[in-house]
Amino acid sequence: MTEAYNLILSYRKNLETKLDPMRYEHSLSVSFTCMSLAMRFGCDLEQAELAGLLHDCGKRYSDDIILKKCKKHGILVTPEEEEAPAVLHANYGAWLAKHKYGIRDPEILSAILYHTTGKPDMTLLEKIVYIADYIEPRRNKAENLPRMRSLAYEDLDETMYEILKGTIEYLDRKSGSIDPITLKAFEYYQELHQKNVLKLPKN
Ligand code: DGI
Ligand code: FE
Ligand code: FE
Repeated sequence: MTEAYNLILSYRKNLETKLDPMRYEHSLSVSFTCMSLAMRFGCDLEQAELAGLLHDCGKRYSDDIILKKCKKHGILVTPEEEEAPAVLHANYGAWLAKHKYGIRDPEILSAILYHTTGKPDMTLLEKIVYIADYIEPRRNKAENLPRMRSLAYEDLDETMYEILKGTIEYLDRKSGSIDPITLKAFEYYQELHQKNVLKLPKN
């Protein structure tokens, strides 16, 4: 067995004790979906597996406790994030990944940090984790899932655009406040989408 695989097994054992069973199952499912997308798009498989497995490691507490933990550990929390605390498990998760799980790879840490909001101009690994989180096979809520699952294997940027659009519409409907970085991410991928539409042949 390789060292990397042993590490994965030890993280799995730990997460199983820290997360509720459905969240643990989701983490495994995101990890495998990340590897599948990594095979499709030529991303490093070990990075994809680790980032996917740990992406929700911060979701071991409720939002209000996560906010307190962020303050205690000096993790930067913007006023907008306090308004939209559902996004904070990503900040706390990136901190835990670095300080408790010993992850030093900045690309993995960044993929965990931006897995909920996205951001403009994401790396391949960041997009893979963001999208895998949405399309993983155990998810069943969003009605556009079948289309997103197929689109993801064709065009990651277009999938980012569609998922961000859906998330913003959903948050608008339930009057949840939208983090500014989610909006910036959407504007960025909307612009790419519009450029692509212009390039399509007219018939
Ligand atoms: O942790 P997961 O459930 O696997 O998924 P996630 O990390 O994408 O978190 C999903 C939640 O985060 C979902 O309820 C929508 C919410 N979310 C994403 N972007 C924003 C947001 N919530 C607010 N209030 N503002 C955002 O910008
Ligand atoms: Fe999450
Ligand atoms: Fe998740």
